[in-house]
Amino acid sequence: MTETLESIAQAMVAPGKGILAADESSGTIKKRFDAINVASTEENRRDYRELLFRTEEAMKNHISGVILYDETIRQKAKDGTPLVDLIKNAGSIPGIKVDAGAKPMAGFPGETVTEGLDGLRERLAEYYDLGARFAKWRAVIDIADGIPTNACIEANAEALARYAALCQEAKIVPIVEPEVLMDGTHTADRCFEVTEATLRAVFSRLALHNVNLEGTILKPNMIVSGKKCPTQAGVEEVAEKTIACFKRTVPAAIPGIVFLSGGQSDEDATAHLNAMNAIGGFPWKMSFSYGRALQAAPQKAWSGKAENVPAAQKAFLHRAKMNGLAALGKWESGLEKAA
Ligand code: 5MM
Repeated sequence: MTETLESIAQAMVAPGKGILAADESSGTIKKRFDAINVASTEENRRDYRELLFRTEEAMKNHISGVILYDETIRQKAKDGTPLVDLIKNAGSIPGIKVDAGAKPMAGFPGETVTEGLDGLRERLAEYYDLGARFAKWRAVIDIADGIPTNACIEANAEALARYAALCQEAKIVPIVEPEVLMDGTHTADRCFEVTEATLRAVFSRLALHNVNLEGTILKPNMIVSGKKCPTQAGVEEVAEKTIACFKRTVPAAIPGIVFLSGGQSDEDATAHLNAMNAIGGFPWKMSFSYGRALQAAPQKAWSGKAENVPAAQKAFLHRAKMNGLAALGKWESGLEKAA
């Protein structure tokens, strides 16, 4: 079959499958490894990611694609096999993070704009040759007193659209990730308001830049209460508000929405996704592109020790399976206890 942007995007949201976000940059993976007392060396990062990509049952049945970091897309497994080949051999699609991070936005204290457009055309061509068929760019929108400003939302939306257009020129599907952070004391309704404004701006800029929506995947936050908000929205409320917000803002031509977990507990991330799919009635696939909610358990089980690899793989398979079921609306909390 000829590979098109549309066919890749559809494969990324195949039923019961979702994306493993393993694109932690050097600073973030160090933080994760610090938490399990593992030194963040190139070898340890390789060994850890190799164990994930070699978890055959998880990769084959539940993981449609993996977002990699620049170092990982070039790395080889212990036996010399490129890590990209481990992913492809499992029937999953390699992807790549191409943004250069959220940087302080000049003139707007407390806000950031994501950088990385310079030289992006050339980097995309190289990543395509290395096997990447989709990419990811994350914009960060923070909620606090007086922020986000329109300037921050618009600057990030413009960068996302320019990135997406460059990806499609390179035959790479863009994952467009505008993340409204869940840090802070704000309510779920405030999260709704900011997410709605952000998504409106993003889709308006995507249209302005002639981005093909059928060949684009959206990776957003769910509508949740800020972590420090005294009243926390329950599972049904999160699901209903998220669906309502997206129905207002996300065109039906988008094949899939793959959520980030954003600091939710493993089980909350699964329960929320499941509740949305159980409600249904929307035009897009709804699945996952979790980093922490897929990896926290295997990282803890591994803790840098070779003898723990089977336990880590078991933990990864479990989370991948639970989220795969949630993508179908077939998860139940009882399945967690049985693990
Ligand atoms: C895996 O973490 C990704 C990379 O973050 P840094 O650039 O800060 O290293 C991150 O973009 C991730 O893909 C999304 O935030 C989703 O991950 P979570 O953990 O929120 O599900």
